[in-house]
This record gives sequence, structure tokens and C-alpha cells, in this order.
Amino acid sequence: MSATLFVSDLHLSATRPAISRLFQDFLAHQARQADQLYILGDLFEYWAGDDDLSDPFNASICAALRQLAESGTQIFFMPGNRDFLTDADFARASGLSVLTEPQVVDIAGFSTLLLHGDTLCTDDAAYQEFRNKVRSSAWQENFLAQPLAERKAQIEALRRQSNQEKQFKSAAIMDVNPAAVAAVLRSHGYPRLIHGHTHRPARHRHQVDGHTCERWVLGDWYDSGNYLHCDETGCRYLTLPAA
Ligand code: LP5
Ligand code: MN
Repeated sequence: MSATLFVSDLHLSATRPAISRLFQDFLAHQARQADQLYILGDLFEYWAGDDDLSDPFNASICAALRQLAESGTQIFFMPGNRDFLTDADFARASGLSVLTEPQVVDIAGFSTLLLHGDTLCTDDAAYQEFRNKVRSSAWQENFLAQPLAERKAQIEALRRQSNQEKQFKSAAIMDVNPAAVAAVLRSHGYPRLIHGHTHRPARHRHQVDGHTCERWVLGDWYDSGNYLHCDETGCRYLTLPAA
């Protein structure tokens, strides 16, 4: 039976070494037994550009991914709102294939739509406006032309602002919008949907135009590690022991 694993929202950073060790352990064990590993965004706390591969922490994560790929597990990475500046050098160093979103893939016979998840949070108008700006190639070219240290300082300022604003946004605003979910399921032929970003792991069922679609939300790696295991029989959540 083929096994495909899904993770997202690990937010790896040198400041949380226990979670990084847990992830490296997951790559060396559970992920090795799988045929494919999908990372649906926010692998890193943030990614300032591929020149930050010189950072020993970043390099160690990429090397562990590459080792997994060389052992025979295929790795796919869909960037999230924190690591959308990853580029070809990152992909090469990690031995993975980058997926653009939205992406429909066949997982053990099930048509499955993959997203990071932030595009479904359409009620978060301030975020969507910000997203549109930073996802334009003109903005990215300009940003990446600045020295790494300057970029990191700007990201720190953004993180402070984002954390502050999130305190005043309701839980509903930061969750997916049901109409956006229905629209994306409709436009992709009523597939199963797997996404992260909201950090609210749960299996949902959506009725859209008479079709029933499953939506699996991935969990974050704040307190412990977790992943979704999918095969011919369907999907199930698995948790790793606390770090
Ligand atoms: O990530 P999460 O889940 O905590 O919050 C997101 C939204 N916040 C973000 C910001 C990232 O977390 C910060 C790290 C990103 C690094 C990317 C690198 C390249 C960009 C560098 C730009 C300088 O994505 C948050 C959502 C939340 O998800 C739930 O969906 O609410 O959105 C915000 O809080 C964004 C604000 O609402 C709008 C911010 C406007 C900022 C204006 C420019 C500030 C520039 C500061 C430096 C010059
Ligand atoms: Mn996210």
C-alpha cells in the first residue's frame, strides 16, 4: 500500500531546537517509510531569501530533507505565507519539487486539491491586501535586491505588526470563509481538499452542488509534531511524542 504524508506550519527556527530535532527525527523515521512527503507551507518561521541558505540552521534542515529524498521518498513543497521567498537554490539543496498553488494531485486514487490555506481566509481583508502586494514579482525583485540583514529587519517589523493585529482579529476572520471553500472545490471538480495555515486540525465535510467533499486541515508543530497519513483507505491524523 502506498503511503503519502502531509505536514505544514512547522515554523522551524533555531530558537525552537526541540521541534527541529523532532522534525529531523520524523524525516529519518516515519517519512522514510512513506512514498511521498508533502510540505504544505510555513516549514520555516520565515524565509528571507535563498542567500539565507548560508545560515547553519537553514542548511541543516535542507540537508536533512535532501537525505530523505536520496533515500527514495519524494518530497513536494508548496510555499506558505512565511516561506514564499524560497527559490531554486532552496529546492536544490533540499532535493524537493516545488508546487505552485492551487495544485490537484492524485493521492492513492483520490483527486486531492492542495493549498497552503491562506487564500481561503477571504474575510481577513488587511492580510489579503498585504498578500497581493508581496506576491507580485515586482515587489519581490525589489525586496530581494536589499541586503539580507535589511530584509531580516523588515521581516521582524512585519512579524511584530502581524502579531499585534492578530490580537484584534476575531477567530472567525482568521478562519476559512465557507463560500471561498465551496468556490475552490467547485472550480476543481469537487476533490478532497488538504490545507494548513489556520492551525485548526480537523476533518470537515462540505456539501457543494450535491457533492460531498472532505476537507482535512493540518495542525501546527508548536507543542508537538503531527502529520496526516493518506493511502488507498483514506486519511488519518498521527501525532508524534511531545518534543
Ligand atoms: O503567519 P501567521 O499565521 O502568524 O499570520 C498570518 C498573517 N501574517 C503574515 C505575516 C507573517 O507571519 C510574518 C512573516 C512573513 C515573512 C515573509 C517574508 C517576506 C515578506 C517581508 C515583508 C516585509 O503573513 C496575518 C493573518 C494570519 O496569517 C491569519 O490568516 O491575519 O496577517 C497579518 O497580520 C497581516 C496584517 O493584517 C497586514 C500587515 C500589513 C503590513 C504592512 C507592511 C509592513 C512592512 C513592515 C516592514 C517594512
Ligand atoms: Mn500560514
